[in-house]
Amino acid sequence: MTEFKPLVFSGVQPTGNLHLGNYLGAIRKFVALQENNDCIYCVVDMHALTAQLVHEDMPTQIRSITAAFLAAGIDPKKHIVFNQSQVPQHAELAWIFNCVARIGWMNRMTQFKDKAGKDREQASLGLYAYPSLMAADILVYRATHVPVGDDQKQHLELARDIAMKFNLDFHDKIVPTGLGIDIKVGEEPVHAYFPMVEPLIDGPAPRVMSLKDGTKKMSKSDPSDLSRINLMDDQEAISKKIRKAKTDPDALPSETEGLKGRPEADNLVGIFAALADKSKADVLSEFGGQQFSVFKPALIDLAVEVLAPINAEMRRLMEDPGHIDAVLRDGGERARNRAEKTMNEVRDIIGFVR
Ligand code: AQP
Repeated sequence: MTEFKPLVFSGVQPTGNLHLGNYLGAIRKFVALQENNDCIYCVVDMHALTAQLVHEDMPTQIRSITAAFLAAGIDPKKHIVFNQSQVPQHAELAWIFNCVARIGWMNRMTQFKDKAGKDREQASLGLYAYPSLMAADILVYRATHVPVGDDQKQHLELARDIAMKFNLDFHDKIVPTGLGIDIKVGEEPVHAYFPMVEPLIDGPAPRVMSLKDGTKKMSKSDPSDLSRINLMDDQEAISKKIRKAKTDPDALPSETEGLKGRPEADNLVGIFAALADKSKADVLSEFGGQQFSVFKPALIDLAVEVLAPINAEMRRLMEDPGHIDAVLRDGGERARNRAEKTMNEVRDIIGFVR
């Protein structure tokens, strides 16, 4: 039984200030994975249109996410960094996947329900089809591993369903091309053109929560800026937001069990652990029994220590948009070549004449 060549893919939307959730849930993992993997990291600008069509500052937003990738330590020469709209093959494969995915599957997507809210009739068709484009983003490179935050888990399951249905429906067309690989899905052998993507959602902070409400995800679109730490926040802002973060009156527990039912405490300990590259248990063995008045200043110091160099480098990079655009153009060209190879194979499998 052969395996698909490991390839890491992930993307971030240029829809506002990047925050600590995006950093710990995604970008920090991107940096670690590039050591031992071939990686493609994408600014998913076409996804940005799904919730809001017109963005006055789209070019700045795209450059700012790219600057965050580079400032965090992603090497655009060894790997590929680009913006999605430079590779039209994503949209082409998404159309095919729109025809593979079933309405019933899409209706189960909780992110659509959350983002569309009560006025679902007014949500864009793009928002509904978002997970199909996300599947195409990944599978147009036949990528195998996707580092994401916990909120994206359901979309990756959908990507697996789409890949599986494509593999099964086109089985008899894939076999003669010799492009398929025999893989096992559970105990089932499947002749696959598209791999079953593996989400990489580990670590102590797979879902960073709002600093104002430990039951809500930290999010770019939260109207309260105090709910999140932005990557561009300076030392003073970071300090103020952590000092004002919601907590409960109790001291920190000594065991992780004691975090149950204490969402805000759990969130701050998880953030500390992720920033320090430790487990929550390690953090509690150091701070168990301490009040937040002791823990919060330590968290502020750590957050500033980790984020200040990224913040400074992002600012430096943003002063040279020409350099950022050159990185994106170079990455776009390399990504396009890979994506076009896949699309030619997909066109042949489907039977499109070319
Ligand atoms: N709170 C979070 N904790 C951990 N990971 C997170 N991610 C987002 N929020 C958290 C991860 O960041 C990556 C990029 O996300 P995105 O920009 O593509 O979209 P998003 O998930 O919609 O981000 P936001 O900030 O929550 O935006 P809005 O407010 O528009 O919904 C993904 O890997 C995501 O999992």
